[in-house]
Amino acid sequence: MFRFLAAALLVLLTVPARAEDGYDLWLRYRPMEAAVLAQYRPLATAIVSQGASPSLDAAKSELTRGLSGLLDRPVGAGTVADGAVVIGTPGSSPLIAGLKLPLTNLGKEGYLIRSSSVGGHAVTVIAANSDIGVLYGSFAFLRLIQTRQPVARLDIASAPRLKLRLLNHWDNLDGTIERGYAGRSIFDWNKMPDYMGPRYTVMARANASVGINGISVNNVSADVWMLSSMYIGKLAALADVLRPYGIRVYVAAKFSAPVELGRLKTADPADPQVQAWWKKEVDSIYRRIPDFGGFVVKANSEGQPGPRDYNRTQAEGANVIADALAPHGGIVFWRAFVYSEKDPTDRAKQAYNEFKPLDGKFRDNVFVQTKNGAIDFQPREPAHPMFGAMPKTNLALEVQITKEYLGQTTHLVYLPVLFKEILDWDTFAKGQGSTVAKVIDGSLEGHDQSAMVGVSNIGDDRNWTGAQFSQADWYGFGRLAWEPSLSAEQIAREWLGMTFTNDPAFANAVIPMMIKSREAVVDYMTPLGLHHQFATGHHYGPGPWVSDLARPEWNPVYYNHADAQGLGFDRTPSGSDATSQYAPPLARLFSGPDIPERDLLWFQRVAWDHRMKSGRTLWDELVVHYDTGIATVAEMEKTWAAMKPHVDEERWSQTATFLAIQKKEAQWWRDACIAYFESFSRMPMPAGHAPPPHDLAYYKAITFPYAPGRPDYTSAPFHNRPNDPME
Ligand code: GCW
Repeated sequence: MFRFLAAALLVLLTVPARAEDGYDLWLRYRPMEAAVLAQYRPLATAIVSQGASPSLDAAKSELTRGLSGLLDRPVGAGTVADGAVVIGTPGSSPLIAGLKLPLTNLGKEGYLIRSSSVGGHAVTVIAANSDIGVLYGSFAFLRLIQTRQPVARLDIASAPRLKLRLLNHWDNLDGTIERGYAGRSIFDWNKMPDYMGPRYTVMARANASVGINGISVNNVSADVWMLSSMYIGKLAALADVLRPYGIRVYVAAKFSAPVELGRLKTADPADPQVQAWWKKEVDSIYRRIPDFGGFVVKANSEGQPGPRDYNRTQAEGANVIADALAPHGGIVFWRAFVYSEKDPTDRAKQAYNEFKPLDGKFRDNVFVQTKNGAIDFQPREPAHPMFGAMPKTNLALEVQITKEYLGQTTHLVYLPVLFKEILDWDTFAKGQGSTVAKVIDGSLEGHDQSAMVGVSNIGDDRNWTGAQFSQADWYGFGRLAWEPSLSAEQIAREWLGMTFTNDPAFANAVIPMMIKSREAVVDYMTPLGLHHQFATGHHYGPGPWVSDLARPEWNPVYYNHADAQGLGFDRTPSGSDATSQYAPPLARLFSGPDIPERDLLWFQRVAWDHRMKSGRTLWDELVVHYDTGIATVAEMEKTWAAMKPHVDEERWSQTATFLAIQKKEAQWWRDACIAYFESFSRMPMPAGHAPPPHDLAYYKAITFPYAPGRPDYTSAPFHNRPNDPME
């Protein structure tokens, strides 16, 4: 009986305390396989740290949590002995100082991890110039163990290639999220500053583990309340929670704040009262948040106010805010996502036309924050022509981690492949090799500042991102912002190992599945350079026929130009001439016959019977791509089905079900688009490819009145607040 009870107890103790549901992200720290435990245990026996600070404490507690979990026995604070992990900076730790480590090139945030000897004991040293560097190094050390890398003879030095690595949350103050597909906002402003729930800290740990060092907390289509004294007070409490993890807070600022909040008659940046207002507002924020990061501003875009309302340039608008921030070291991220309903120019050209002449006119503490492509986070876009064309301006790359145009919650599309496509894109700005990565890391034009921004996919869903695999996009964004040269495969391997299992059979099957998911979505939604074929408002599902929206450039027909002759947007010199915004070698390529077919319909208008490289007509090729997309998703589904033995029930079955939804919706995309395009091409389906099962009217009639993430949030009027005394 006793033996039975003991055995039962043992079983209970070894079963994880809670089922896997994704809440722990890639920081699960589950016990390693028995076979390797014996190798690792002697290499991490205790944590030795001298000095104390909130960031060092965070590093210590992460190591304690991580090592104790992974090694399946308590690993706590100790003294130097064989296997100790010695952490710190030369400034606060005499032990580290005594080692005379080469830390100078690591900057403020870099770290060094080295197997070393202290007092005759074999130890691992995690050292940096700052406590936050120590925290980053601790996460990196844990990652090595989490991914079963050898840790006995380490000599690793790492420093971020980009200085600012930011998430932009598009969260509204009422808890909804524009383009959010993972529940409601994690920011519970109503209970702040008194109640600061545990998820802020978990989010901070996750961000720090991949090096994200700033977040802007509210929608860029901004609510002026965010700048009110009341909300800055709440933000200060959030900043206190995030600070130990090296994360600064930023705010999306509404350009009309001097009028709405400050009750001035104008927000004209040339007006001295407006300048004084921004200064007073900013000074007041810094009194409460001394390390406040700065502002993100969406101006004169999609109805947002901006300097153009006063006949001022984007630079004049950015600079008035930058001048207020400069004495405090704050930054303005001024978004380049502008297009105007009054401008008939090809939308793809408008941002470049507006910003290029302003190169050199922005203050040093301004970034022009530019989306990866010139339209809007499409499944595939050529890189934005502004990269490489603004040598005297700090350019930040903005990518979307939330999947507005990539199937939203349920489509598995591994975004680091897309991010890499852009980072590795050659702008030819200074000859071959002038990649976007070199533009944004400052090296191409010799800028000190550098930044990459991701539109967050985090919500209050239990698993944070709505789908298990969307966590990889958050993870991968951070890893690439730290080191853009990492490969999408390596990032997938790390993330899978930390999130699921390091079993090679699993990685060998799932990495290729993740990598090809990126092309799959392009194939079944917008192959061969098609873009913006999405249903109205929520962008969920296909709507290539939509032509009734107020502004031409909101309509999918504006982008596909389908008619009886052919398909595609002529952006060559005989059309909108957007190709001329690229460096000459690219301009020639994109307007000529050798254009890569993946970008064909983005830049050129092509007859339905045009011969493609495959020998097929455009029409046949289009159909083949749609069907290839579906076939790839079917393969992904099969791969995942075979992974059942490797994955816990909840995460496996959610992913399996989502893949089934993805397959169904890929088919829907294909059928709806083919039904529409066929009404122009009038060509037969190529042999072996079935026609859509329904007529076009059927697909047009499908509606989703309550699809999530729509941008129709309206902020509460500010005028019912009598006074907003700034501190
Ligand atoms: O991608 C588009 C979205 C809008 C968004 C806008 C932007 C916040 O459809 O919802 O608004 O871009 O980036 O400003």
